[in-house]
Amino acid sequence: MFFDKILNTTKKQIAVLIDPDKQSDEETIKIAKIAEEANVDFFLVGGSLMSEKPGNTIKLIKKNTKKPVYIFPGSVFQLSDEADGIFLLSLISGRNADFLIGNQVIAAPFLKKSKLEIIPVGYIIVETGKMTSVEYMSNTKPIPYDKKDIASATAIAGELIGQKLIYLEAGSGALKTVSEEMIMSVKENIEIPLIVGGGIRNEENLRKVCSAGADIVVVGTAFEEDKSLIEKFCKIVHSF
Ligand code: 1GP
Repeated sequence: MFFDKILNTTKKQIAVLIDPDKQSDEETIKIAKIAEEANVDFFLVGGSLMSEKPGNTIKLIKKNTKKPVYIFPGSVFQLSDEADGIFLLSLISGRNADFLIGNQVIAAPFLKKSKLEIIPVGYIIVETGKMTSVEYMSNTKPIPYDKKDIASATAIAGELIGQKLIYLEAGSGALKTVSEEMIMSVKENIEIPLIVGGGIRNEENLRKVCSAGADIVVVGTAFEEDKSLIEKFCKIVHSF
């Protein structure tokens, strides 16, 4: 179970994000096999658009690895009980009620009946130089790149409200990652685990994000573009 693992280790973790819309079945299988071999910690499945339900992608990953698979939903249409669990995101950097609570209410009866492990996540979008899909699709304003105090206050509020994880998100394919200063400040101010994702493209980015205090890093785009990075990135994260 997710929380058993994350709460009982001081080791950092790395997750591979697979967007079913961006990967063919063959690519998904390849990434799953390489990530299994590299000892990735878990998979996230989700994206901003949806040309098919995520069930097929989840099944393909689970066929090729023993690692847990969690849904990282772009919308309520991405629910599936094929996964081990779901990141139940509340977009706390935004002021769009649909993404704070509306979609969670729509999903709640399904989630209650399902056997999915529910992982409540305070989701914080940070501006990093270009408009990302998550910003556009959620119709919310991200926190400005240099406003670490606002990011920290948002994370503290998320923890006090009862979120179990905080996710600092630059957005998939972001030009740069969330700043080290912001990661350090958020990490200092919360007790719950911190996830950082978006724009982690190379070893230098990855080391900086880990050193600054991320407990879990999420990588999608870089692995879509270069699968040889999977093994390198897993080694780096597990060496911290
Ligand atoms: C996006 O944080 C994830 O939600 C991963 O981003 O695709 O830029 O790695 P990348």
